[in-house]
Amino acid sequence: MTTVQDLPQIKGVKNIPLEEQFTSGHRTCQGCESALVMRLMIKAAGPRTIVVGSTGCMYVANTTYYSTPWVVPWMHTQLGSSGSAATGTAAGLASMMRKGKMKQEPINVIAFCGDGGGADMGLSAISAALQHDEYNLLILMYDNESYANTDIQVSGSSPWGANSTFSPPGKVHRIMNKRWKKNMAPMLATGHPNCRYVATACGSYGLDFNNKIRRALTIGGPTFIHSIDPCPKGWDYDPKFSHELGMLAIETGLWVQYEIIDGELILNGPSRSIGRGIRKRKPIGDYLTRQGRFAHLTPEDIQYFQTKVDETWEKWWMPGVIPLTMSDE
Ligand SMILES: Cc1ncc(C[n+]2csc(CCOP(=O)(O)OP(=O)(O)O)c2C)c(N)n1
Ligand code: SF4
Ligand SMILES: [Mg+2]
Repeated sequence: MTTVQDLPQIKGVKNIPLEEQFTSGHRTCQGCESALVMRLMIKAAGPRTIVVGSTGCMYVANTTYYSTPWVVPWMHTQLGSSGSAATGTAAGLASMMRKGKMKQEPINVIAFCGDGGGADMGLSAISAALQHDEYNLLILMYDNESYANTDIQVSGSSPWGANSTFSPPGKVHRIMNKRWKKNMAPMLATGHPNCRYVATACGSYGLDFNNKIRRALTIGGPTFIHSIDPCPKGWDYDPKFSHELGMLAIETGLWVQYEIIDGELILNGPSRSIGRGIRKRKPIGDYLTRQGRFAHLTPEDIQYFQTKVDETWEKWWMPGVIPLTMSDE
């Protein structure tokens, strides 16, 4: 395994690097939290980084012909192949350095994918990447809870009941998406013993986000981060509320912030206080009623949603994280 860069944890917002590696020149929607996630990610990683991105909003809107906000080397990869592109890039760099065709130096390799590209289409390639502990790489799944770039189709990461172009509410069937969101981070953490670092994150907590990126890039081996990204277009709200909605996802207990380091789970931010019983979860209605994609939900639907969130905290083996219960038999 090649060495990693010296990227210390950032202590306080005053110490965040001023240099931007994701600047002007993108065409994402106003208030797009995924664009903020890209900015936070590459700010923490720094200039000696190669970014590989699978098809989706963060590819298309960030590389409109002849313009791009990326300051670092950047490459597009096929929608389901963030995992294989990350492994291939890391392997290519290692090979070039071994053959003396490149200077020996640690270069960060980060592949990002959306929820459609990662949680659905590219799951097997991500799984393969996380098995290769000879390579240092990070896969960042930015989750706007739909196939957003092709006009908001439902994905395996879309929440129950959400209105999308594939799940529009009708007179006969009000709830068209009856699936509960895939639980990606724990699935990958428990299933990949060679992976030393898995985390969840949210752009509303910028410093925490920066530091998770740095921990993922410095621990060694393949790593994975799943971020929840409010999307004004797909979630249907005024763009100025992106930050607030990210916080509400966590304060209601729907999204849980944590790191899993060498198999040890550490809750952080508001999720830690919720987990310790110091802080009460806000009602899920505070989050749902702020978004047009849930405008058709009745009070009974919202109560059902609340019951499901309560279950994750009250009945799961690891509250909010692992949905297993132990049989009495
Ligand atoms: C194999 C393949 N199928 C379909 C498409 C069309 N397509 C391009 S972007 C996209 C949506 C991807 O969704 P997601 O990964 O969640 O990223 P987002 O657009 O939400 O940022 C789709 C379906 C494609 N590019 N390649
Ligand atoms: S559709 Fe959503 S994720 Fe895509 S650019 Fe717009 S706000 Fe960002
Ligand atoms: Mg998406």
